[in-house]
Amino acid sequence: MPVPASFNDITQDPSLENYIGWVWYEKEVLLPLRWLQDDLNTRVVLRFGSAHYYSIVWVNGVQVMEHEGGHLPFEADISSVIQGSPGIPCRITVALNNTLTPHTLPPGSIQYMNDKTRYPKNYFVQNIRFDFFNYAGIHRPVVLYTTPSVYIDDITVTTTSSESVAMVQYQVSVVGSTLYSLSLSLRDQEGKVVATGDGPAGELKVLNPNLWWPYLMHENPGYRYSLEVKMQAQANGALLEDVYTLPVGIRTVHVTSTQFLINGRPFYFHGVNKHEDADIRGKGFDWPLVVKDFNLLRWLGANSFRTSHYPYAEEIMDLCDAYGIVVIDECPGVGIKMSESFGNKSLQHHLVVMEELIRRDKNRPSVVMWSVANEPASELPPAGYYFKTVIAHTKALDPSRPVTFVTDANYALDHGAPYVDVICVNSYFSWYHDPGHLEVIPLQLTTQFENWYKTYQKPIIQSEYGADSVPGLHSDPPLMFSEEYQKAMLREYHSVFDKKRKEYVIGELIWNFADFMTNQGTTRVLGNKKGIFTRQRQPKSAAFVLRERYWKIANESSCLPPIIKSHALFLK
Ligand code: BDP
Repeated sequence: MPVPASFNDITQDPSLENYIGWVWYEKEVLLPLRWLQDDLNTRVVLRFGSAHYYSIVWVNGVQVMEHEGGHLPFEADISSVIQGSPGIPCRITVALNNTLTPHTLPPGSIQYMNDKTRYPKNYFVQNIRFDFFNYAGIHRPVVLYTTPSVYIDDITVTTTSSESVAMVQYQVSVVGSTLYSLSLSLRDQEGKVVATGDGPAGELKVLNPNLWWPYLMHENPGYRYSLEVKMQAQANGALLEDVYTLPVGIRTVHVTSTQFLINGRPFYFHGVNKHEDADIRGKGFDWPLVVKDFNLLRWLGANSFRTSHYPYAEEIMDLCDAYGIVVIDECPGVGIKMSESFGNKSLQHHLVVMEELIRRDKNRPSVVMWSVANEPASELPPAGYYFKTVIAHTKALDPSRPVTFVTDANYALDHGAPYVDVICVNSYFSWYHDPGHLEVIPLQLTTQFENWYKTYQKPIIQSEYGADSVPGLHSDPPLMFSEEYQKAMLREYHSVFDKKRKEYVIGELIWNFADFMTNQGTTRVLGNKKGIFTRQRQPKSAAFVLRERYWKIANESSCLPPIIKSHALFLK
């Protein structure tokens, strides 16, 4: 089985496609001899970018870690297991279980079909309440790396700025000794040192900073400085040095009752929702696919996306930082529908997942907001305490970013909405509601916005809207599932967005960037077809409508850099 990849679509074996339960991976690797000698000063770490969902890992038959949940990295120090055995290959064994229960994230349930007249013995199905295929496997790269035994374990950076001066606050945690020294230097993109510091916490002052700007908001978006953190320590008679270089984007984020401000300027999210999903590889990380997607985002004039409905690969997030693509970073809290999933056990796990996500992504300038869930049953009374707690925990871990969750509940019944900073609402007027009736969109969408705003006086993002279209299916007048219907639906929504974005609507994210695989069902034709691109990343007609709109919105901004203007000309 290749790594990284989902195992489901790789073989011709239909039982693996929908397999639920334990799978085993094993690989022998030859390590550098140096790592295997008894060396108290070298720490060897085994790291998984992610694996779905519950993993137990052994090295040379010794259990070194277990981890619950996909989409996020986990690692273990394996030095003591491998050292002292030069010449022997290192055997890495992984047992992976993709079963979802009411207490996992996302939740699910196993249903045994006990009617012996209808199902074979021990027949069961995995029920899920989310709309994407439950791909499993080792989805992201697995690496072995070393550090000295005293090492930089974590760095936290936050930034504040005015036009002429910025402050970069840092905190560094070192593990392995209390006797160490730390020196820091911040370099600009020309390599010039612009500030220096020392010690585990402090502040660096940057005069005339180059701010991190989103794509299409500045001619040089995604500007990042390099923060080099150097640790030195004496241990076991040797001088140990660990150096880590962290890209740092200087930017601020603020939310008012009607606006989302990046570096003090109003930011309008014109973007997409995505999935990690493609033919054959499923949710497996794939560089060509990722780079193609970024080229499509830039072509489209999208300045943002939501990581619906789980954290994406770190490599994707790196590109967001570099290209200035703004991210609403969502945890795997999708399909939280059963009342059992609002209990203490689920809540505790949700808090841990938020810790892991924030630890991974806290220093990313592209991440401007955390989303703790998608379309939970937030009308259930226990959702109030549940989301109050998850959001408070998220804010305590990261006071620098707003927090939201994405709702499709009725504004008057939603128990979680009082705790969010931005209202993110999904709606499918003329699709799931009043199917085929495009003419209801203006009234229903206007009412939706007005109800939410009247209740909360918080800015609103239309975090999903969309219609399926089967590429190549045409119909005039537009009928559902045709490319024309998808386009017509967009236009109806856009006319309302254009009125309301003058007031308090701060963004629109189409559902979805590309077609994606789902469970089989009577409403799914080889998956969900709400993509504006096909699963193979070819544009449907709707992509051109959105492209024209996004570039137009970008060009309306008063402080347009010439480079964007010239791109707009090219569009004509
Ligand atoms: C929304 C969900 C999304 C689905 C979409 C749809 O948030 O995951 O894929 O509906 O049905 O409710 O297309």
